[in-house]
Amino acid sequence: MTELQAFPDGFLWGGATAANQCEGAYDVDGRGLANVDVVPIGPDRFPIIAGKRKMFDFEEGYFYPAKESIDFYHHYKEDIALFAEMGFKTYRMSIAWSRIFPKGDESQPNEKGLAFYEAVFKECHKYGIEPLVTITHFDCPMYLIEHYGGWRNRKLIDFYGNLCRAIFNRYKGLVKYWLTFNEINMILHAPFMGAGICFEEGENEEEVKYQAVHHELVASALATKIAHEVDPENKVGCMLAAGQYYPNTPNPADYWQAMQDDREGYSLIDVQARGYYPNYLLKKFERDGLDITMTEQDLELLRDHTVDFVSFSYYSSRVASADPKANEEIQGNIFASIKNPYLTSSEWGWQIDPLGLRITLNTIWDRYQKPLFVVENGLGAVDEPDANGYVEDDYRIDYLREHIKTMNAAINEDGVELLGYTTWGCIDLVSAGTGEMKKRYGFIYVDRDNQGNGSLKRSKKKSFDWYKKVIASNGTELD
Ligand code: P53
Repeated sequence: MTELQAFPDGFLWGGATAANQCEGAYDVDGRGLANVDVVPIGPDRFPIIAGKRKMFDFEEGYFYPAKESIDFYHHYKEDIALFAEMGFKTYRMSIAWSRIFPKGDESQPNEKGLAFYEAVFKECHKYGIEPLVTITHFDCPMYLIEHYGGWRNRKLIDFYGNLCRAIFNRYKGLVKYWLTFNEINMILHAPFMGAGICFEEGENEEEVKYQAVHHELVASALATKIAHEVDPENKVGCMLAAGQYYPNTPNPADYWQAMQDDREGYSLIDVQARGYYPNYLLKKFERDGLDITMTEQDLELLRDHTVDFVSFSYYSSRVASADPKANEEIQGNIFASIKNPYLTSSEWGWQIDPLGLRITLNTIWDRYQKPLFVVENGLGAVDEPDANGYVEDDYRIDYLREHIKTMNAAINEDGVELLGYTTWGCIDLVSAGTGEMKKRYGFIYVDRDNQGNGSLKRSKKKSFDWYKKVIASNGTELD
């Protein structure tokens, strides 16, 4: 085996979670209800389609996993101590908007919500762990959805601005790495989860989605502006659900389709990273007759406040085809894709492609020439713990090892500038896509099942000591 070169000094190794997938305590200390609370486990998880029932509150007959989740809210000291034991340099987490502004449109923040995150950040710093904070990870206060229509409404920009002011001021000196919107392109695939959008019968859904996108992009630029004003040390990033599209065949029509599919995601971070809408998206608005309202001030804000770095999640690559027959074979729920015969799949049908991470890193680096950050990567799998909660998760170690190797090559052979790597769900948590607890990503096992039974006890998996060694060797010892 070739000797691996080390990762750059100060490389930010760590793990990632999101508020609603781990905190629980959904109604504690004044927290308001959010969209992410009322999505149940099972087939009705994304009640987004016009004419179909919408879920604005809890209903009989459903199980809502985010209500308790793994109760990070009451276990954070124990959990952060475990992250520290693995040697984490950074911990990516998100703020629940409705803890800070329970309804979303108040003028004063909820002190108890602010105090909770302050305690979490201080706990991180106790161990030299740098927090990396997602301002919104799919969450939107339910009140803003019911009374304003979620991100379809321009007013959300101001409410989000208030949230940013409150947290940037309060956490000055405690947090310097921020992400404005998790997987901003997810709004196009799961608009309720992504942006609190419910469609009305007969409306142009595409137009509503892109109007909401515009509001989020302006809000993201506003956040960047405020972050830099409050503390010039702040670094703000955008965040893409990435994963390169490959053409299904060498037919140029398939390559063109793959390029179009990639551009759908890039079009949004193009705006955040470059400061203006790419022509191909403006042409799409024209062609499809999408009337998106944008003011001169919006465009100025976008131009003047681009992000400092570009982050993304990477789980899998995807395959695109222009042939309607090939597209009949499409699989997967949110990001549907044709199956790639050269790759194996996870138990959830996500295809495993470590080289795809190197391809994705290079593509994004070539496109923006801004520092990158891999803020999610990992394998969702069913774990079988022994009586002590120990899991022999060699499959997870294999997945991560192969991805770390290609990341190393992207840095040391291709010259990509990469700030860090946070594996998804470093502690087992609720799945965003399905609401299951059974789909686990962690180095730390949590005793809780799909129905919410279990002691919530934390225990180390085999991958815990493995990742500890990876970090201690700065990525040179992967076996
Ligand atoms: P899960 C697909 C579906 C939903 C969210 O996903 C996704 C993706 C993948 O791009 O995005 C991220 O839990 C997301 C996390 C999520 C993770 O992927 O369905 O930012 O919140 O948990 C993994 O296995």
